[in-house]
Amino acid sequence: MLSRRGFLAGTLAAGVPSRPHAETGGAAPAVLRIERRGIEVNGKSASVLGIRQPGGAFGITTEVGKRFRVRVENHIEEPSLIHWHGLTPPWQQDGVPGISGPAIPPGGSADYDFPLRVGGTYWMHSHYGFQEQLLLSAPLIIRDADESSSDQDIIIELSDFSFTPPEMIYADLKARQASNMEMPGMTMQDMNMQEMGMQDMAMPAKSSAPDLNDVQYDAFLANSRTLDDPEVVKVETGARVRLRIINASSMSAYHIDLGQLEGDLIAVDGSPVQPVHGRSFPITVAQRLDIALTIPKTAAAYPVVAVLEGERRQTGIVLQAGKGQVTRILDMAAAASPPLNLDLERSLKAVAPLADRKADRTHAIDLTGAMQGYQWSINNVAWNKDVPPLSAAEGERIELVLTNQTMMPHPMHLHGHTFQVVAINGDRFAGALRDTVLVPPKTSVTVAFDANNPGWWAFHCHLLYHQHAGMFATLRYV
Ligand SMILES: [Cu+2]
Repeated sequence: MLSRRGFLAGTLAAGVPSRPHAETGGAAPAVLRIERRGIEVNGKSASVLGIRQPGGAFGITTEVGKRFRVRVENHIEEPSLIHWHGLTPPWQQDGVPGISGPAIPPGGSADYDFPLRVGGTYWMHSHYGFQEQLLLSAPLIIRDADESSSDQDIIIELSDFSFTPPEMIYADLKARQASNMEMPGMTMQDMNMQEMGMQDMAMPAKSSAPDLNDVQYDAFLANSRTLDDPEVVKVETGARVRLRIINASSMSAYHIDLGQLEGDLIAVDGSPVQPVHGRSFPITVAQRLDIALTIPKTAAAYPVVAVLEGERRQTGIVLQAGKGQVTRILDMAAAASPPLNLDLERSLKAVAPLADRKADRTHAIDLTGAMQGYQWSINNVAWNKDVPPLSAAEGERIELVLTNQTMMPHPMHLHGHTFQVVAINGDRFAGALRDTVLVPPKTSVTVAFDANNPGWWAFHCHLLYHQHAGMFATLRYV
């Protein structure tokens, strides 16, 4: 049974390839074109994908209270479909091929139309194949009236880039793991224990280091540029600015380093949090950070960089205040940044938390991996269309207890809902509202949400190659 809300919206729009049909009235839709584009990476040209308006703007900036009335046109040579990451549309407009609806064929288009009730920093990306690795992503900013305290919005979209085609990256990952029979940082003994379901036994000290960055990228980009030739954003001295940082990387997490600046983290994943002051903030794949800061009175160039977790490699942009002189920034930080942890997560408090309520339904979800052959799964099941969805009923408060049984971190994303982080390793607290949460190795994170958007929804690891390998499930209630 489809809900009336979902069904009506679905028949109107719904990621269905559009044919000539009567307009439904109101403003003409904004057009977004999926297209090929060229960029320069470390002095070499690269052909990537992008999603732009006919005027050239990447993605969309709009306002709370408006409708998301968009036509996506596919101008590339293969099918595609765009997911509105963090938004809560009717499920048929969520942009996951095979679940929300069919992909848009080459030359085709699809229409979307739903209300935007909440502001924030969101993003859009292809959910088709490996297109996200080819930079088929863009900002999706919904401005809110109460954001007028800043003079200037500055978007920083982070990406990881490889000259190697993603299909080959994936094949290499599969082959490498199969031939080594071992993940770096994991002993054969651990693997046997995993296979035997004995993960909770004492681990040899050797295996305590997390396994990070299993794809070796050629470059890390901020707004499609490297630090060789970074974007330079002019700002006024003394201005209040709002950084909207989007981690659109396929596999890479970072620590944002504000350098000489300090700022207040005011929102995560689009949802306001009680401000946290600092100069370094972690961001895993698919998350967003909104940071408010005041540019000093001194004319100078202020780099804002993202340092890859566990390494020195970095990317970023430069804020040029007044006539400040811009100098070359190295693409290596002075020191390696540590692996991401949940210290910040533990301290975050949503400005508008969920109502306090006991869960009506709790799903225990193990994030699992058989290390041989780069197999990733949920509850030891690699996704296929016959896997039953997680159950839910409209109106319930649901909790997901996400337990990472592996040695890699997994950024877990639920479509169509905003959840609250309510426990880490069983310690309850009322944390941030999010749509993507980091679950570090051998750690459990509990999230709660209200089942208020019926449909069939994806739930998956946002590391592209983990998702592709099967760390993917669905939630369904209609
Ligand atoms: Cu993962």
